[in-house]
Amino acid sequence: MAQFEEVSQKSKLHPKPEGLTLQYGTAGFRTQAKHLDHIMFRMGLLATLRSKKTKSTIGVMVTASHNPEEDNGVKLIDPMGEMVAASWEDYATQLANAEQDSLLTALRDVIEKEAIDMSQSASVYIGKDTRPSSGSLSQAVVDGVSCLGGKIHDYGLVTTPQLHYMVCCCNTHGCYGSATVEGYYQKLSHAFLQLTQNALNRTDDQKRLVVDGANGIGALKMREMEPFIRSELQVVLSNDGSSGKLNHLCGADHVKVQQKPPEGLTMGVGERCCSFDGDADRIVYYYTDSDGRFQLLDGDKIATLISTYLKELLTQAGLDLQIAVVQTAYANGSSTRYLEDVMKVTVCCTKTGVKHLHHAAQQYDIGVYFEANGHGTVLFSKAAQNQILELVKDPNANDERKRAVKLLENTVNLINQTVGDAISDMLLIEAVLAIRGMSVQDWGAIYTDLPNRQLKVKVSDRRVIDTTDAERRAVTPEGLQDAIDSLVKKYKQARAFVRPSGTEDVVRVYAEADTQESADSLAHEVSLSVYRLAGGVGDEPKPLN
Ligand code: 16G
Ligand code: ZN
Repeated sequence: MAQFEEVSQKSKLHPKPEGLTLQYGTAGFRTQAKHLDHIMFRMGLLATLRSKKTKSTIGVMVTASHNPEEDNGVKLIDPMGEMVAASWEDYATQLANAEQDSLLTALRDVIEKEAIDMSQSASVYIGKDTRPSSGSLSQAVVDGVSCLGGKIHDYGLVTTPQLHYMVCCCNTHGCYGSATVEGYYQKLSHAFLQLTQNALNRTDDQKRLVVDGANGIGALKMREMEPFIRSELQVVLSNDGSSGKLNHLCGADHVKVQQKPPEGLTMGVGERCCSFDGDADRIVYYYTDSDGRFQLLDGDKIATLISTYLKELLTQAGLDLQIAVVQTAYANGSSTRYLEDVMKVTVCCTKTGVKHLHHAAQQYDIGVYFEANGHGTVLFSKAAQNQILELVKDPNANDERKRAVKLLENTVNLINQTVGDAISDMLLIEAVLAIRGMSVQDWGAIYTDLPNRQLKVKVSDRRVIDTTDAERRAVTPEGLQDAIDSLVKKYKQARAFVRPSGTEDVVRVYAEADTQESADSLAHEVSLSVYRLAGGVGDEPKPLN
């Protein structure tokens, strides 16, 4: 077939370095940009096959999110804007690792297994972040798609969630919104302005928000969106990419892991601040309290704020819909306790990685999912959305119910349900704080986080660690979980777990306890156990203090 001839020719322009093997990990391929050209070309091929198979538009996003500027990565987006189906992750890995002369065989294998009709048309949406390498890498994706005759829409610079949104808009034929960046701004800003009409007498100070754009695409897009929302939100943009380096000492991941403010940002006492990550699918908030202490409001605090707000609206609207919060093992113990014991909402714990949370959240009428690192969104089932829309139209509803359901309707429209979205989450948080008349301090005081610490340990092969119970217990190597259990017993309100990273060649360690000293010490002791029992390499982990 002529198409295969072209693949064969073009693939020579995107040669695979012999012997290099890469895995489609938690969020796609991710490594140093210089190793990715052949991967991008091949993902262009695979996205085209996926499009033929699903008879829908597929997305390909070139980004390495919060990772250093020198890295890059790629992930595929399925028709409804969700992460690509797990079975296709395996194809991605197979195609990526096929040596040059067996690429066509690997391709034919996918076509055969999936019974793909190659005469079917294909359409692929492409987006990229601001990394210097992203331009040529996304061109390699374009090459892959065109070899197999796929139609391309290259959105150029967009945030990851914007591309997820575009794919969903396209495949729902405009029901989700119009598949343009302008359409995205219009949909979100309209909902935001409708919501903030319910907040009375806000001062300019209350409308002010300091945003750390991580020197990435989120900053660019925030600038574009700003005129749409200016009357209700005054954004002070820092780390806007004009001078600093992407994700360097800034951005959501830095702030969350280091538990300190980003560089390049001036924070007044009590001032509301937030940080995006490098592709704007994560957000965390923070402020400095009157004692000069840094106070972080992470994904758990965001989930609590949003689920509390939604639960209240459901009660006011008289709608009987089940709401649940989906977390991972990283969720602070205080947040889980608060949600279960005080808020009385269902809490469910899944493995790390958006696809797991997303899937779990789909099981409820309303599923609020957030990773502690700030990635998350809210999913409304079809039935829930229909109930909301019907009540909006119900002429017999009283004023309280009408107001509440109107708020719910606009909240649904403000949320990017395809994936966690820093811009959409930010606007929702701002709207909720405004409507409830809450300051960032009020929000922070909902519950007090248990002090915690995250560390990483280098081992010769991180696959020796196998976990169960949503990564909260280690099954192998033998003796490791027993060691962790007896260490945890030494501290108050303590919890610890270890898991192999899905994005880096390390084992991650998490510990929490009643004081920071205890959390630090427990994390260190657990790191030592990992080092000793799971084949640590390099120097033994040193105590933190
Ligand atoms: C990826 C995931 C994120 C997860 C992180 C864990 C997506 C879009 N992103 O960034 O959800 O928290 O990996 O990384 O799924 P780790 O396995 O290295 O700890
Ligand atoms: Zn990201």
